[in-house]
Amino acid sequence: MRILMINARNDTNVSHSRKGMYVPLGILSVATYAEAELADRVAIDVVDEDVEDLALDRLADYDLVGFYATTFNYGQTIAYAKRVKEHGGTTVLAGPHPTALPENVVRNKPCVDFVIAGEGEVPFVQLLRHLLDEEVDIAGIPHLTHRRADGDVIRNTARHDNNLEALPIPSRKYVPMERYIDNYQRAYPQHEHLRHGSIMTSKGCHWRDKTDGGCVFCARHDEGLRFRGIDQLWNEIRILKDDYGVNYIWDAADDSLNDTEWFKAFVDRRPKDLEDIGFFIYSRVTPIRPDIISYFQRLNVDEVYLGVESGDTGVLKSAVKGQSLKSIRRALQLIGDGGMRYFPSFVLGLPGESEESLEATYRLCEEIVDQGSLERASASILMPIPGSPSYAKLLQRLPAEGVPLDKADEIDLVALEKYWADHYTEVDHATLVHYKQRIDDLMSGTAVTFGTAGEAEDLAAAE
Ligand code: B12
Ligand code: SF4
Repeated sequence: MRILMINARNDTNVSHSRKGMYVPLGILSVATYAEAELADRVAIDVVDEDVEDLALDRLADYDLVGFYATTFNYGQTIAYAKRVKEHGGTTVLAGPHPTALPENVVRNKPCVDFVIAGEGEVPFVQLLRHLLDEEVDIAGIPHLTHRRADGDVIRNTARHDNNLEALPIPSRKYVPMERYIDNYQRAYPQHEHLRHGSIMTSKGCHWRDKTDGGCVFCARHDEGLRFRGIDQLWNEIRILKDDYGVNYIWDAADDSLNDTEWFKAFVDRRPKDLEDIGFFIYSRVTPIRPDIISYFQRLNVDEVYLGVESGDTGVLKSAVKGQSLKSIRRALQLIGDGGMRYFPSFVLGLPGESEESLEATYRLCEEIVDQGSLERASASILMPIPGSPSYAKLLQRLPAEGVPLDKADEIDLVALEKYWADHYTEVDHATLVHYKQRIDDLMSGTAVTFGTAGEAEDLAAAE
């Protein structure tokens, strides 16, 4: 079976930060697993439109086309899916957007045959086995939503929880690695000596599990904090170094530092030949403690991305952020004193946001600038993205006001962002835009690098 997997381009007005710098790890993981399980019964190609355009006539060449769909490339994904159907191919959607809205997508879009919610490796292989006429009952395929012959949309109840240690290392052979490295170096010229490679050391976030959804703006969907195997991770890093000359790792995992013992073991077990590799990591504020700082130093961490979000403890609380202004200040101080740089991100428009809380955030930004360890910074306005608690709040409210959000698959994020500001904050949307601009202006002259507005939006979204 000939299979194409696509990360379609972002087709919204939301600027797309760090475009073409991070390989589509989800697609690579699913493709690697499928080829390992099904061998020469499948032949898989990948197109990541962040680094290469898709030639439309290619869509006719495949039996099945699978898509990684976010809310931001969903329109483009559907446009491609329609073309695939015109050529008689099968379409499968996965990724954060269909994961949040599986039934709406299949019900509203006849061009979508299947949605796989959440982690796709095992369900995708089972679906392929079903399509390859092996005896796999479609009703038992985990996380699958599909349309039956009678038109009914069925969401399977079967579940599968990935054991990350059992999955193979995602192969980079499917994508043009040099383009990602090149894009990063061009975006951050002061880092032109860095050849970065992206990895995910773990999946999930303990805070999201503990609070039943986590921070109000977060649309990450992985459940349960689970780690990859330490030795396998170092092997993956060795492959990146040996095959692609990588000397810097970008780990976008949500919450790897939460398990301090795991993180320490990861550092302790670093092989000698990989001691020269640098790291850029994401962290929550709360795990940053003195003992962790010494491990950062041993791991050559030079930059820590921190979800700071606000300078007002009340607003942090209403955003279910699980951190206070005190813990934020402590984390920033520890990172700076440890000789590393930080990349704080802020979200404006958290529940209960007021002129006072916005001023508090602005003052915190001034403090950060004065500390002198700023590498980059970002500020964005809360966008209620499907899959986030903020979107869930709107789902409870808008249908009663006559807006059928509960049945929608195409989401007007601009309208939702404004609605959110009007109904969940004490300021209007224009005030949020004004403060975003003030923070952008303050940070832009002071950080070593300051991303574009797009970067700002991504990173608040990404934490
Ligand atoms: C790294 C990252 C990026 C990178 C690269 C993304 C990429 N191409 O993979 C960059 C920085 C470029 C980026 C950009 C953006 N991102 Co981003 N990003 C992430 C992050 C932190 C990790 C993604 C990842 O690599 N995970 C690891 C892999 C192994 O897992 P996975 O991607 O979930 O894939 C699994 C399943 O989804 C499924 N699967 C995936 N693809 C396929 C395909 C098929 C056919 C099948 C069967 C299964 C399958 O199986 C995979 C393996 O288990 C996520 C948060 C998160 N934890 O997921 C946010 C996240 C995906 N990003 C988000 C956002 C908002 C954005 C931006 C809009 C930000 C901006 N303004 O620029 C853009 C939009 C990009 C676009 N084209 O739409 C949101 C998306 C929410 C939504 N509902 O759409 C997330 C969820 C973060 C959040 N806000 O909560 N992002
Ligand atoms: S924003 Fe970060 S800390 Fe909050 S729930 Fe999402 S991954 Fe967890």
